[in-house]
Amino acid sequence: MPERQAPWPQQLHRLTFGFPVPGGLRTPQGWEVTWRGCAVMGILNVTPDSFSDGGRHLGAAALTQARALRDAGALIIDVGGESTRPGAEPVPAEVELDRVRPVLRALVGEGVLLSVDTRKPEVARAALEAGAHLVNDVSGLRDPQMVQVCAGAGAPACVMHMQGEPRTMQDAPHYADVVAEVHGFLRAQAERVRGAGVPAVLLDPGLGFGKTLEHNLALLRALPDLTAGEWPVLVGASRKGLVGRLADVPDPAQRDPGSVALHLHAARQGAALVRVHAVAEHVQALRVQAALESPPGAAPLQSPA
Ligand code: HH2
Repeated sequence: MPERQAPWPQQLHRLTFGFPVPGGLRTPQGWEVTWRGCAVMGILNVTPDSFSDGGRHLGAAALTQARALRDAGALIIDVGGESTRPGAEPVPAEVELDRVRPVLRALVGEGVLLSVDTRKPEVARAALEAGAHLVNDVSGLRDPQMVQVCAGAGAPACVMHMQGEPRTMQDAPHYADVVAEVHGFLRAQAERVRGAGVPAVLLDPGLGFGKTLEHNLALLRALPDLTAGEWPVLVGASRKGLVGRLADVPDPAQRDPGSVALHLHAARQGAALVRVHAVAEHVQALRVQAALESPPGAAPLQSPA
């Protein structure tokens, strides 16, 4: 077992909740990572145009930010080189890879899991070769080549639901039954992907990806149905439009308090991971919630080393 795994149990202990959640991943490097409760995936967008932090973490600033997210308690850092905000134009694979690969290479061995946030099999393959531990695909591994890449590398994958594609997905999203369609897609896709040899699968309802506010709220209310299944569930609402609409906060950079509230709800409903910009704030809130939910007499949570 690699030495660099050493810091994790302490981090995970800080995030352990009082009820079991099927959180667990086996990475291409052979690491077994399991946790109980809700862990935090920190967002690192190395893009010029992401909706809340575009242009802020380029070059050396990306590494500084990644280390800050790790030190604040992120279990995973999700490195993305293409914005998928509503209206975003696709980025060529070479451009995306030039953005993410140096960051992944620099961070390998620094005591944090690394995921690559990409829809492109060629980017995922190169990122895994550069040391990424898992693949986060907002298009839900619909591309058979993406399934092959993950299976071939032995890499876990996050299957997210998206209706349409980022450029047009918010034009007129429509569902007969949003919960049945999204959950049905996720479960069927997870079975398919696992059957093709991908070792572990996370499911993500894809808040804001081809969904109105009402669709997002329906999916949030239905989270217990999704988390009751065998797949760990990831929820990502950080600074998104739904938080802005619910709390009347137009500026995405000001939406962290509402994001924390929403993600605490997700954690209480059994989410195994939340994908967030403000890692320190979420870790603190999750620790307090975990402490409040601990049975009487339970050992107090350890402080970080
Ligand atoms: N949301 C975004 C990007 N990737 N991946 C998962 N699994 N779930 C999400 O909800 C999700 C995601 C969009 O947020 P962000 O990365 O902050 O912005 P941008 O796409 O503009 O870079």
